[in-house]
Amino acid sequence: MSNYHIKNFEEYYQVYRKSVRNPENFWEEVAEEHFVWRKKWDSVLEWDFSKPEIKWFQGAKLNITENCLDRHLPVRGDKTAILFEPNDPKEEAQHITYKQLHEKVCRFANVLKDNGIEKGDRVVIYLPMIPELAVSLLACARIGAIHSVVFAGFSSTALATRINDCKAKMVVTSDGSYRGAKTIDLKGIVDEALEKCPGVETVLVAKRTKSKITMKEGRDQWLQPLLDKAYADYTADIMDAEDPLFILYTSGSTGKPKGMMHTIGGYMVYTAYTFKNVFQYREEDVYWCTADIGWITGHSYIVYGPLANGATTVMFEGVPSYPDFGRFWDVVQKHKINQFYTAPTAIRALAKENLDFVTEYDLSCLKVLGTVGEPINEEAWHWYNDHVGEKKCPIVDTWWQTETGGILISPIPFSTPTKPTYATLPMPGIQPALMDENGKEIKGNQVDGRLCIKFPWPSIARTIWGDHQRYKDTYFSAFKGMYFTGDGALRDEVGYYRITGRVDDVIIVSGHNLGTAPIEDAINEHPAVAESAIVGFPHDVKGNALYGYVILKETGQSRDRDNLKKEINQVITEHIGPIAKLDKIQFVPGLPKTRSGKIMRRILRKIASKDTGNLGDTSTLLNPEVVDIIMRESL
Ligand code: 6R9
Repeated sequence: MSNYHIKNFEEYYQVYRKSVRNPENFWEEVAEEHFVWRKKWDSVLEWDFSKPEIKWFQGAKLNITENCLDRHLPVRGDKTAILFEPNDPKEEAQHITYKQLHEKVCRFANVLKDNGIEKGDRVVIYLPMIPELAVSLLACARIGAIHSVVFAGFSSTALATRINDCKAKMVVTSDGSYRGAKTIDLKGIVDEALEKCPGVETVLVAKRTKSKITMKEGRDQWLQPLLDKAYADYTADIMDAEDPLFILYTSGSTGKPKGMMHTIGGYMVYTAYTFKNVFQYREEDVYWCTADIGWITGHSYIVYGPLANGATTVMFEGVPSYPDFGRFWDVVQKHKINQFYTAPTAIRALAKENLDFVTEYDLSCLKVLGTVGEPINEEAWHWYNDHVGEKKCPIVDTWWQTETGGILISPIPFSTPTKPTYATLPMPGIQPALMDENGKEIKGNQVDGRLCIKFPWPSIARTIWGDHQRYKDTYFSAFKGMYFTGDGALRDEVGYYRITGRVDDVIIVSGHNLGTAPIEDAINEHPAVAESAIVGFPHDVKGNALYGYVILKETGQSRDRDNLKKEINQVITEHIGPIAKLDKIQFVPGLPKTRSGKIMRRILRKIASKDTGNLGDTSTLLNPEVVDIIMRESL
């Protein structure tokens, strides 16, 4: 029996039991048998959740790109590593082999070095889903630079905040990007951001849309001529297992975004292991994850996990609705996709359209379907199962987080019997616990509580960049000796987990985590706004949409309300990006607050969801009268 590849349910249980009895032995075996190390570790794991400090494979030396590229060259050098499907279906797809990808990464690594990037320097990557994006990540990893990808839908303000937080010396971007029928001026956004980022010395610009842009003398350089001139080989720098690999920002419930820092060795082992098992990837398969590499899903399951397994991984530049709602299925048929991994929000959007968009295509190549990002509702699950998988493909509902690096709870296809809306069982090495509000573990089945993990796994984030105290406060303080996920979950009669959603102030809109605080901060910058509170409410496509309660200043009272709503959304777009726009805005005379001044969001959530039958305990409210007014005028 191989620990690395689980093939049936009995094997899952055996492997799982072994993995939790002795996690160090388990991960040591996986690490030893399936990866290339320049030097083995001195200790498998050292950890202390009270500090918190977590170190996997300490003392080991490696380069993750040797595992993702070099070691494949003798065995699958001519196999497609990245299959690039452009936004426009009339533009030809590109098959980039492992050999070609290796060369591209080496050239890019030389360009980084030639432009003064050294081990440990931060490089911010603000690119659309074009091959240069994957190449730039790997090039950073090859020289030991720390990449920080910022999703190319974020605004210039959001980009500037992230660049300054990690003190990046370089930004990699493109002239523009395509999104369906639209062309977006990415370079213009970067230029605006960089007015606030004095630390950035160099901007490398990939050519994609051939739009007219301005290049700043001494700072901006076209990427392609530099790559053409660069040497085609670069010997990977040898890194420590616990050296940082990347920083990826995720929304917190308060304040600025959290730069989650992941390190090389453990992240590699865990993402590769889970990719293999959760998707049951076989050598000839073509795998497609529709996420953007700007999110953790793209890092772990478009780039690192698949490439470490020598897989063919698809990079899709477009959107599910362009040129029509059949695009996903057109791509599945065209490239004979075997594993397809997407988000519930995309499934819901497509399920609303005519079924002909699906039935028109031959989807018999599909073997495994996956979802990630938010709870999948029963209806969407069945639509996916019936019409896409034609009831033959197991659906892996994978639960995990930016912080966890890889999938923690998921069925293993063809092994774990699936159950709609359930992420089912923990991956080997993962020890979930449900906790009550008093910090006690709730044992047994048919219970619900706050989801924690008791023991470290190799790809857990090691810190929040520049703010270890916040890392400790956010994840290790709510429940002693445990990692707290921020999610609620229930465990059914057989021990399957169902994630019920966030228990903090993070709202998941179309699979994107949005913290309420940064949105409120943005709105409050509008001169007519005194105060605001944002909550989520159920939305049949986005999962959740945003509802804003806004108190106007005296001076704003006489303003036209529709114009104000537009301006408020404009401010949000400028500060965060269009994904954080509010669906509904209600102007209110006050917000329900506790005596300690905390907004009682629970009540606002109920009103926004039109669930006002029982508002729960309102006895601690300072101003109960305002609740009636808000209810009466709710949208
Ligand atoms: C990978 C990713 C993390 C949050 C997480 C949870 C929600 C993710 C889910 C899910 C229910 C699933 N989430 N997968 N909820 N079922 N299968 O999405 O990372 O962007 O950091 O979001 O997403 O609430 O805590 P990230």
